[in-house]
Amino acid sequence: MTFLYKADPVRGAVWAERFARKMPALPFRTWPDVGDPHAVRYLAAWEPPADLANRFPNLEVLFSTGAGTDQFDLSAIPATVAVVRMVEPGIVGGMVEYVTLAVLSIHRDWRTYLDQQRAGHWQPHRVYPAAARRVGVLGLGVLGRAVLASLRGLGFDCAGWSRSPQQIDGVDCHAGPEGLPHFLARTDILVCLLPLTDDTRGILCRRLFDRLPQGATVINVGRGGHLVQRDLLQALDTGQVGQAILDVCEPEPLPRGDPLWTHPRVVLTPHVASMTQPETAADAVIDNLRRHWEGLPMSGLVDRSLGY
Ligand code: NDP
Ligand code: OXD
Repeated sequence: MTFLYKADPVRGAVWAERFARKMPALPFRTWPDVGDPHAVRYLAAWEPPADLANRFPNLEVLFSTGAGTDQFDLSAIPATVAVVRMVEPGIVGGMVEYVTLAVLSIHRDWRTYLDQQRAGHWQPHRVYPAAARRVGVLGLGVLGRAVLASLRGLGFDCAGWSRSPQQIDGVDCHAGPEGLPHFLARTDILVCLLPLTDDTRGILCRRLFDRLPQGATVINVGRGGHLVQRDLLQALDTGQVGQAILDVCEPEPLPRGDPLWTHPRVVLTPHVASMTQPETAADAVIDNLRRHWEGLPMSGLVDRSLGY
C-alpha cells in the first residue's frame, strides 16, 4: 500500500517528512518514483496522470493538492475512487488575508489615493464606517464562511449566497437562483468564492452585473471560468461595475495584450489569493486517511453529481 505525491517537489519534501514522522507505516513516494503501480492506493495531485484508471488499478482516493477540483476530469476517474479537495488552515488563512485586503482597499479608496499621489494632489475624501458597505460573498463554503467572519469582525454589512440554504450568524444568507437577485441588489462589493462547475461557469456575466447597484466592485478569487470577460469590460465602460479585482483569469497566465492588463480600474494578481501550505496540507491529508480507515467521512469529499 503506497501514498503517491505528484505536485511541486519542493513542497513534496515537506509532505514526505510529515508522513515519515506521523504515518511511518505508510510508504510515501514522490512522482515519478512510482514504485509498483498496483500498490498505489492514495494519490495527491494537482494534475493526475491522464491514464489514471489503467496506471493505478487499485487507487482508492485521489486528493487534490488545492481547494478546487475543477482541474480534474471527473469522468475519467473511476467511480470507485473517492475524490477529495483540500481543506486545510493554510489555504483559509491566505484567502481571508487577500479578500480582507481587497475589500478594505475598496472601502478606503486606495486606488483614488494612489492616483492622487501620482498627480501630486492632496485631497481628503469622506471616510465611511465599514457598516455602510454592503459586501456579498458568492459561495458559503469553507472559504466563503471564513472570509465573512473576518469581514463581519471589521463591521461590514455582510450577505452570502449558496446553492442550498445556509445560516450564518450576522450574515444575510440567500440561496439558489431565486435568492440571487435580492442578494445582488444589496451588494456594493461582490466576492466570488464559488467552485467552477457546469452551473457556475460564466456566472459573472452581464445579467449579473446589471443586477448590482451601479458602480459596484467585483472581486473574483474563484476561477477565471466564472467570469465572462467581455461583459466585465463592457460593464466597466458603462460604469455599471466601478472596479474589479481579479486573482484568476482564463487562460492563465493572462495572454499578453489582453485589455485587463492595462485597464485603469482593474487590479490583477497572478492566482496568489491563497496557496496550499505543505505542512498543514500534509497534516490534513494524514487526518483524512485516518478517518477513511475508521470508516468516517473524509473532510472535503467531492460530490461528483454536484461537481464540487
Ligand atoms: P466549498 O466546496 O467549501 O464551498 C463551495 C460553496 O459554493 C458552497 O457554499 C456551495 O453551496 C456554493 N455553490 C456551489 N455551487 C453553487 C451553485 N450552483 N449556486 C450557488 N452556490 C453554489 O469550496 P471552498 O470554499 O473550499 O472553495 C471555493 C473555491 O475557491 C474553490 O473551488 C476554488 O475554485 C477557489 N479557490 C481559489 C483560490 C485562489 O487562490 N484564487 C485558492 C483556493 C480556492 P452549498 O453550501 O449549498 O454546498
Ligand atoms: C486552489 C487554488 O484551488 O490555489 O487551491 O486555486
